[in-house]
Amino acid sequence: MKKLSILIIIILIIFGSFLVLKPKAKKTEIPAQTKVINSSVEKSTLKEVSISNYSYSPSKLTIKKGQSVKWTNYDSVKHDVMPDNQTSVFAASELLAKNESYTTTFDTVGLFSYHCTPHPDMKGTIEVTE
Ligand SMILES: [Cu+2]
Repeated sequence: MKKLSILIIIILIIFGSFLVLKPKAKKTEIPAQTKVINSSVEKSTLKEVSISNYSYSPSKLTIKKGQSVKWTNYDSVKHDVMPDNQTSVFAASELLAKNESYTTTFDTVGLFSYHCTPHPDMKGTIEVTE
């Protein structure tokens, strides 16, 4: 009877050590996909106004000081960008033919209204903020 219990103990030890020594399943580490997707949103300093159907769009545009505005005429008819009060910060454009554009930079804070010389009902405003 004693032999049997010793045998059982030995079996348990062997079995136990087998369990202990059993190699742990290696964790397959999946590399964290930390690929940073770069935002394609550029902090553009160029704001666009389209001219079509005899109107400026957007008709009111708010920009930061130092930003530029680009008007592009998509009408077959010629339009221009004529400041209501011409200043050194907002010069008039030439008459723009279809797909022509005019870009100017605003370095002064203020409200600048403009119109189209051939079509005075066409009006727009650029608000320049700090
Ligand atoms: Cu016009």
